[in-house]
Amino acid sequence: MKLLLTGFDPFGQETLNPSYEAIKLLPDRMGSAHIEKVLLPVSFENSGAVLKDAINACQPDAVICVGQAGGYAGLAIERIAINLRDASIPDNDGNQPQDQPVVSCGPAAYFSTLPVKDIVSALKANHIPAFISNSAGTYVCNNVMYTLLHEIHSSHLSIPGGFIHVPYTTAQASQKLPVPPSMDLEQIAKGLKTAVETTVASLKAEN
Ligand code: PCA
Repeated sequence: MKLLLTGFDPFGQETLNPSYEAIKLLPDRMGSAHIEKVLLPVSFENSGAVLKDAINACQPDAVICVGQAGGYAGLAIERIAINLRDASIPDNDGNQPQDQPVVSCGPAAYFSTLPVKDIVSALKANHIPAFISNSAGTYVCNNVMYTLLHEIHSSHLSIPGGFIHVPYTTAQASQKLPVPPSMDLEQIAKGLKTAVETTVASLKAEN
């Protein structure tokens, strides 16, 4: 079994992105599952193509994309991706699309096909703050989640896919005023490991 995990480059004022830093801490193998880790650019133009190339190269059994949501106090298991690009800050290419679709003529939204409720329950059981989020925003993370689910749908891949937003690390938060909510990087990584294990368990239960 193969799982594709993606994280992002730093963006905005940040010098690190907890999504990719946390993914790097995960083992390459968890039980019978091999974990493939890929870095995505914070780019409306290129993130989707890098993701699709990774899916083609890896042929995964599930895909979990991860990004930073500064100000969150726990892991946000995203439920919905919408067909909208509406950026409040420029991406790393300097692009700031407004009121544009991710895919012209695509459906308005896609639901995550990860076991979102099971993931939240497993995180809570491990004492890791987590919640279901009903909006992944309108920036590059939503763009990637929509692209992922549109690709799975249009290429008839029968694999689960979805998105998890993670908070600032304590190191990031320590540099800001007022001090925002944050989590230890190790705790974020532990949460992502739990999300992977829950997804693998649900795949095994299906087969
Ligand atoms: N977070 C941004 C894009 C990259 C990231 O890590 C977002 O929430 O859209």
